[in-house]
Amino acid sequence: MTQQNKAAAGRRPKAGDPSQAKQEQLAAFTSDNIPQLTTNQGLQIPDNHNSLKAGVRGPTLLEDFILREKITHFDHERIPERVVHARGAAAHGYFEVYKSMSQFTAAEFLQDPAVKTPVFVRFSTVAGSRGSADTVRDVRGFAVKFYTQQGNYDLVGNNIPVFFIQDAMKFPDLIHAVKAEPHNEIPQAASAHDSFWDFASLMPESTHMLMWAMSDRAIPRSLRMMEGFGVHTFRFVNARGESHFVKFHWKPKLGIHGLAWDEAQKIAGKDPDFHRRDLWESIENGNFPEWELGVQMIPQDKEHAFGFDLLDPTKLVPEEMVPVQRIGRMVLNRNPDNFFAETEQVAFHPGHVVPGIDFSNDPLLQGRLFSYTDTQISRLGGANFHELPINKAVCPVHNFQRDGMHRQTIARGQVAYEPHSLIDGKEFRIDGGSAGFQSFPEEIDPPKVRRRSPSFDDHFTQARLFFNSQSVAEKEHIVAAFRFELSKVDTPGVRQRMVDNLAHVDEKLARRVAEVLGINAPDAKAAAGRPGYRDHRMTMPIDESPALSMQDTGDGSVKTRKVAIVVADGIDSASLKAVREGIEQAGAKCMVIGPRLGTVASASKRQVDVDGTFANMPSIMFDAVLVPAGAAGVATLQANGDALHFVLEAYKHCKAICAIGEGVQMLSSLGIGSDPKAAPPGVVVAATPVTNLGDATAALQIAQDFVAAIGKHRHWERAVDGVPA
Ligand code: HDD
Repeated sequence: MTQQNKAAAGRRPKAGDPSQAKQEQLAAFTSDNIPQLTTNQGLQIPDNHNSLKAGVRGPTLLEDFILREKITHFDHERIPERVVHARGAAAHGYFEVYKSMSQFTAAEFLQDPAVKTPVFVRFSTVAGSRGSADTVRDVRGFAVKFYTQQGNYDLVGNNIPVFFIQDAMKFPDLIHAVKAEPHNEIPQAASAHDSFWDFASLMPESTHMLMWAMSDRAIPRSLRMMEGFGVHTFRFVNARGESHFVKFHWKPKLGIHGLAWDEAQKIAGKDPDFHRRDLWESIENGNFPEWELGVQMIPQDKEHAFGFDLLDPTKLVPEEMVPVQRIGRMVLNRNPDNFFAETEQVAFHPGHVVPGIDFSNDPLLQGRLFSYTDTQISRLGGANFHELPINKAVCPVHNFQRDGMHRQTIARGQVAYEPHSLIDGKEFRIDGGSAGFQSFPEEIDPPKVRRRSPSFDDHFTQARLFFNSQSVAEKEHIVAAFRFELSKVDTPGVRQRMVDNLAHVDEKLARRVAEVLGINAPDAKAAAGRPGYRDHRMTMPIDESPALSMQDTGDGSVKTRKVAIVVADGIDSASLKAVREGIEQAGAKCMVIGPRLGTVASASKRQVDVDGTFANMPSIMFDAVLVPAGAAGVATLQANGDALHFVLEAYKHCKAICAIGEGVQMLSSLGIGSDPKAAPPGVVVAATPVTNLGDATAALQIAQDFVAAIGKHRHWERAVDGVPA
């Protein structure tokens, strides 16, 4: 590991030790050295509360340069938000490769397992504005900046491996359609409106990505629990100049998990910062999010072996056809110090590559290579955004680009051109030959055309593959999502067009979606007659790809999962103790939720601290609920509508629920089956209070059963249609 890498990867070991930064700040303010308040010129400010006036009751004087400087700076605090991906959250960390990838790529950061390459990762939603909610149904951006010794490498991907459109020419149209409608700026951060579905239904190439966007992938439980994808086919090029096509994957250690749609919508109101808070808190608490970097590599001569085109970004390479090799891991272990300076000012670009990583001719990628620098120039105010600390390369940067807005570098000397011979009388040379970035010398000698390749013409086979690969519950969620979204579309013709298209994915899916939309049954033939429709069916050797399902991913760990313990005066605190310990030992976090903050008195007159109320920490903030024993406490809970709603809503959202002793009655009164032998999936019932079991092993068993139920994330197979929460 180079000194520079070490220094960068190990900068300020703050994360996991939240107190350290605070202590540093405190130390600065309690020492004799309290920083003085100054103007931007360093002039000490004597009074930060009063402007300069003509007499205490007189008008403020224009002369007050201190006031003017402060207000002027404030007036210019905002920069334009990103045109897409405006809302984001980010973190620092590092990447390390497991073993040298030199056989495939010359990229230096993929050679030595001893090297920790610093990274900065920004997650985002696409459609919403900067202040929009985190849990909206949307694609999530997953952009990683690797600070390598060969320059910055940006892997600017999403949490969905395919894209809506095949050519960058359509990107502005796609974004204009999905963002709030231009005449009234409604709706915020939602695709459920006419213009999006109008566009999507007229662009059948979007069908595959729509299937993903309607799945629970688009409402992640946590940014830490989603996959990332480079989407396009890229190239690895080794030192001998040999190329492999490559698809990039990020595989989350915690598995891939989604929210319930009803839950996601409610969280958007109750805690719009749900995802960024979750990321921030897990890093502050030392639970560092982790992903493995996976690659699918395809030799150059196998380019045409798949039945679909590797250059088509609406297609993925099924893992069953080309396995994902896990080649390294990324750990996020430090929160940003300053949201604006880092998360907001970070500038990603798919064209920031290093030797050994190159592009394919995917026409979507090719367009992106123009867009990103261009957008940073207007968003970050000029051509020097690469000098901002978060964007600065960690290796030396040297060229003759000069000046421009906000230039930081002070270039010295007479020479700002090349070739030159004025420095030491020597000619400046660019180290040519095989050094530096070499584009893969792909042979191209075609005519200029403005046309789509016929090899991009299959729009439904992989959409069908995705749908076929989902579990029963996942399919149901997709049906429900299409129903919800299209029911928000006012124009019946758009709804009809969309379900007609869906009939080419799956007849039954289309029919079930159409059923609730007040339109005719889906008409596959009508879809086939419309402009934009193509059905040049390619043969896929597989009908299902289990790797496309989120079911049973992750290691079943409950680390960082949140469990609510519902309490009221009179609950049996002793019955809780062993179960709570078991849950916490497994790594989940318990919070006591009651009717008020402060404490409640247990049946044995113990004071039990309450962390949150039914109102300020509703069940949607938790992964699981524990109802303790205690006749009086449970009676009070049963008389409290908020408490009843809390438990029922968690049940409706298919979360793990455990009830002990009298707590079981609460489940029964809510209509939740509470027979220990025939409890619904994910419901753990201990009819006898644990303290009365007289056996620590029994308490442990309950805790273990509950932990196992939480570890499954959600019990989607639970029948909850009739639950009124
Ligand atoms: Fe893009 C931002 C990902 C297609 C133009 N894009 C942006 C970000 C991500 C992606 C993650 C946010 C980066 C950050 O956190 O700052 N974009 C994608 C993926 C695409 C894609 C995975 C398809 C596979 N994008 C795409 C196209 C174009 C753009 C086809 C234009 C031709 N994207 C932009 C942009 C943004 C951007 C306008 C807005 C803010 C920014 O770049 O820095 O240039």
